[in-house]
Amino acid sequence: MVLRPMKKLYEVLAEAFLAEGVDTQFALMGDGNMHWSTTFARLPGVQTIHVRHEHCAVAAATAYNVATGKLAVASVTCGPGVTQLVTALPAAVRARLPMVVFAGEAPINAKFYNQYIDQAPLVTATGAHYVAGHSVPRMMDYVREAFHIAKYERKPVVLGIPYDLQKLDSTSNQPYETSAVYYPKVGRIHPDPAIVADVVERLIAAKRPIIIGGRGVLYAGAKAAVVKLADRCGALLANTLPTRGLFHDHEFSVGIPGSYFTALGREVFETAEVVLAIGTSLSYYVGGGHYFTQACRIQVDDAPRGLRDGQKAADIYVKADALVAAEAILAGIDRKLGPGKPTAASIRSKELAHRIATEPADPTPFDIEPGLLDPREAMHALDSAIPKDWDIVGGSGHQAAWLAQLRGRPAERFTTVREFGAVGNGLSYALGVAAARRQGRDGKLVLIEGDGGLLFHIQELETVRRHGMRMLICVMNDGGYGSEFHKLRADGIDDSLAIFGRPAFENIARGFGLRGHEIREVSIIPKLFANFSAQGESEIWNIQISDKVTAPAIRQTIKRGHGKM
Ligand SMILES: Cc1ncc(C[n+]2csc(CCOP(=O)(O)OP(=O)(O)O)c2C)c(N)n1
Repeated sequence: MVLRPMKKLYEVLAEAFLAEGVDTQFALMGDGNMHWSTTFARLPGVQTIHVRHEHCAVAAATAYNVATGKLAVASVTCGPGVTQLVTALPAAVRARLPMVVFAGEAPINAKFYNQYIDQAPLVTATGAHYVAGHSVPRMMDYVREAFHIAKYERKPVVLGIPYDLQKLDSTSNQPYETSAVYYPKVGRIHPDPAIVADVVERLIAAKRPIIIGGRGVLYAGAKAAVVKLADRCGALLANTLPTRGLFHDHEFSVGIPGSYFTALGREVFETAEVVLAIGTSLSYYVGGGHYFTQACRIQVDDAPRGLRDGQKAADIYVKADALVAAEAILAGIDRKLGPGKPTAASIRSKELAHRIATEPADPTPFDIEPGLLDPREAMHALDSAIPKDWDIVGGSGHQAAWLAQLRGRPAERFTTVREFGAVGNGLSYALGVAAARRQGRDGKLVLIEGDGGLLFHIQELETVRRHGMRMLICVMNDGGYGSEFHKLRADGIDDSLAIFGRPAFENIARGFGLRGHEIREVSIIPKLFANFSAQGESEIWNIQISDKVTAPAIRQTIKRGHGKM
């Protein structure tokens, strides 16, 4: 009789991840994870993206989740592999994105190991959860627990397993029972009818109502219901930054409230009487707490918090699923008024629809130096050239204000995770979205990022090249850290230390084996875009923009004094 050799623990651990439905890992190998990661990579249907910095593995995994709705996995080695994660994890925590990070731990039976560090407190300090897998018989329980917490509590979980244990023989002869078996099926949360009745009264009486949609609308599949409700009560529509484009196809959609207000958006929000926010936690930057304080603010959320980012989020709270709540409020209006009978709303007009369709987001004039572009003009040219069904990935910094104003692009094709305010993630997010679209050589993917932000993790251009991903990287190059030099200037402080010059990104691209162009004229964008589309390589456009154009949010900050945005 031939005895089959026992499986190693890292093998059954890899199989458990597959059983959990994971199809993609973003990895950087080391002693602590390489056995697991290489084994997982060979399992059927698994896609592995080897990145060049652990931070980028986690950042890419967050974007993969946003782009697919599927739990993403990152894998890093112990010690220095884990310490690299402390900037990437908080973003996923605050955006409430589920993720499991398979991390090694230093060998538990070694007397000395130079990469040892107490990983749990590092990870929990970021707000992520840590599961330490230290018992061999309980190993599968740890995996299940990690996935359960990640999915149920919507947060990243780091699973740390000492790598000497990973290499032991597995003693389990039971099939792995997935976390899905334990996921409580609680159904959708229904609102309190008395509170719904109050909301109905206010919407019926409101002349100038606005409805803001957030990610909860996308998660609940409530877009159509929210639009129906807005149409019924004559409200304008708006959306948060993570759902940029949610109502792009509606003639009364006024874009993003708060920091990224258009001039017209600010005007209508300043005179709104009722603002109904559905499926958004109403963060400081969307903030009714300091932007539309004259309005009665109503929040529909499955977990309203009241005190949010140091301010009162709303005046009335409806604790409910976005779809159920939108339908209940709509039904309430119909019951109260009778079907078809209009509410008091008068904010919608032909003239307003025309203004929404035609007015620039920010009409403020600036003197532009010859040879440089107004970033608003450059963004408009990109928006015109890039087909509307392409994925857009947003970086951060001052330049992100312009990409917030793209038009006619659905939320499902826009990815950014900005909740921790860290710059330098755009390229990693683009890796995540490229993987989400299975790296198709026909990739229809554009990253728009600042020069400083791209340079944070420029090494990932090698990942792009090695994996044969195709993306167009548009660098809004203002020659420095725009967020900083605009604020320093406003305070009358020498800005020269925030100005680094204008790196030749087109040459940097070529150094990595990619294509590159410098752009100083918007008129060449359509032709360049056609050339890019006709071939399979990634390309960087070094778009030389003026450093004189200050974004509206920064102008507001300057007006109010720093510290608040
Ligand atoms: C990790 C991290 N380091 C530093 C900062 C501070 N910071 C905010 S914006 C910014 C400038 C980014 O430059 P760039 O990507 O060129 O965009 P710009 O502001 O010039 O448009 C910096 C350094 C930050 N937010 N996150």
